[in-house]
Amino acid sequence: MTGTLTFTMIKPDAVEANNIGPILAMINKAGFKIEAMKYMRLTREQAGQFYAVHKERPFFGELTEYMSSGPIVAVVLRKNNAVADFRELIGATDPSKAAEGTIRKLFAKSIAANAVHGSDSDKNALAEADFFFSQLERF
Ligand code: IDP
Ligand code: MG
Repeated sequence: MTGTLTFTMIKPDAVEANNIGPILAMINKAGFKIEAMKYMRLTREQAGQFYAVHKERPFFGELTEYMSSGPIVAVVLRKNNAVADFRELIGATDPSKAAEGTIRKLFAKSIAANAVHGSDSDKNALAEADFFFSQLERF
């Protein structure tokens, strides 16, 4: 097993728009291996725990309401340089600023409903993977 990990969620807007398949296809084509995956819905409280780092931000309420509004797909990914390469594949947080061909440019609806999550560091990738998955669920 080579490379490093990152964690992603396909967010409720992208699930609702039937874009799970196209997004996973782009992720696989970019060279990421799926190490764990589940389809589930977060409670408001769980969304708040996951995004606890943003607790004081003005959009925290909107974010946790949105992230618990429908099912998501949680995925652990492996690749060389996974965190940085995945951030490049998804594009900027605000889809209007995301580069052409990125997942957020193609699929995001707004800065809040922006199709996918991507970890911002190796440390957070491991913590986020552990938040969603037990060792028995990882391959
Ligand atoms: P990231 O997902 O690109 O790492 P963060 O700054 O970590 O962006 O923000 C986490 C999530 O919070 C974003 O993906 C988006 O869903 C939401 N968010 C960020 N900024 C705003 C905002 O200004 N308004 C509403 N939601 C936002
Ligand atoms: Mg972030």
